[in-house]
Amino acid sequence: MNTALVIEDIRLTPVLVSDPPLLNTQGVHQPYTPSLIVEVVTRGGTTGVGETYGDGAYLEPARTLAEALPGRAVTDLNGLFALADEVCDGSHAAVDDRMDAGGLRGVRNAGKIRVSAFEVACLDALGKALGLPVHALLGGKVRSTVEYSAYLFYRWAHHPQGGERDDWGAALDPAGIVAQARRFADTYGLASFKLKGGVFPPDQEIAAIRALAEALPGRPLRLDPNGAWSVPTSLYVAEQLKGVLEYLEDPTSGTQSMATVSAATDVPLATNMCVTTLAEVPEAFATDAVQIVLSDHHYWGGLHRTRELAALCRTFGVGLSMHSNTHLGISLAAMTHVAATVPGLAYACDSHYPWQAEDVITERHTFTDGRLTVSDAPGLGVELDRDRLAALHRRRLEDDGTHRERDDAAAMRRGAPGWVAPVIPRW
Ligand code: GKR
Ligand code: MG
Repeated sequence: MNTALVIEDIRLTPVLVSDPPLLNTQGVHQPYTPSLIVEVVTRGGTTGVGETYGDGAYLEPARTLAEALPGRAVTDLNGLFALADEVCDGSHAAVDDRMDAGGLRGVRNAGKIRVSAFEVACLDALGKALGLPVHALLGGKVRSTVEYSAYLFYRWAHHPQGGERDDWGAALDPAGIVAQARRFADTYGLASFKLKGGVFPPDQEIAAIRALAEALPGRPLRLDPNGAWSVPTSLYVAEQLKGVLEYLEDPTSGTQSMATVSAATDVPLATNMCVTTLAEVPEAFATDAVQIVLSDHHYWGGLHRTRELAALCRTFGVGLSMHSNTHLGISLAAMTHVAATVPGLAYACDSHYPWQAEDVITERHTFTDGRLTVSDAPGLGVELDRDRLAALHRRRLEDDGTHRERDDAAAMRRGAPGWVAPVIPRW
């Protein structure tokens, strides 16, 4: 074994990242979202970085894994999964059907979420040690830029209590959503638009999509209520927006309901909710429940696993796009590297990044014409800004506990006392 590639130390830094008051069907984003920054330090003195969710469910097992990793090589990614199974009681392979009330972040894959950040950090360290970009370690890029979509949210102007302020203003109707879309287009050149739905009754969201289609003709449009609608409501929306939507994302919950909708509409259906593990693939593909799967390296278990999912999708003629949740520049770099290596990526990838005013890397990513250029620098091509990292860590240490677990329903109650997360289907 090349001893320079052996893991000497792991550093875990939980942080709180400021987040605007973005609404979804479960509530609203908290003023601060928990994230975890993982650093893998090799005996050769190279440090690789990864990023994942920082709630307690992910943090505690990540600590167990971090203690077990020193002495292993950053090249041993298959061993990393076996080790995670061994030391973290195998729960990373488990599927349970709970709705992720903490922000719809794929809680069904808690174990994979923690492993993915270590995998990305190992690849970053290996790339830096070899002088190769991460995409080269994944087989090489097949494109030199990756297109992202604008992620539109209904939102409040400010958090009701605390939080950082921004100048986006409220967006609670079609005009507000169109103004948001124009700003994304003008500032970043983003040309595909996804509206987070499930917030208002379907007719209001249909009106917002129609307003977008009128204001930005010919642009790909998507609507994602996170499974908030019944089958009949999903079919009603699909009928109303036929020919307007590029795809409808998770209109309803569960593979069987998605399959029922799919069989009765020509509007393509996408998911990041009913296909989040390999175990869910056979039924979803056999029943043609979804035509597009939104991958997410955080909960598919890293960049190699994302490529495995992509190969499966290609085999079965299912499209691939990319899901996102609140994330920083480390994850955006990882998303861009893996997206650069996937053949036939026909859809712009989702990213929350433009909503994140803060970062822990020295140079923020910049979108040009809605695209990020794939870095050819060693590793992920990002460097940690240690002062920023320390500041966001301090924020977490000083937090009174309110923000250490993401809970969009609790955050909603701070603005709307008595509010309870809706029973799904909501409409
Ligand atoms: O950030 O509120 C949000 C989204 O609703 C997120 O939690 C979802 O996981 O973006 C996601 C999606 O596409 O379903
Ligand atoms: Mg979605």
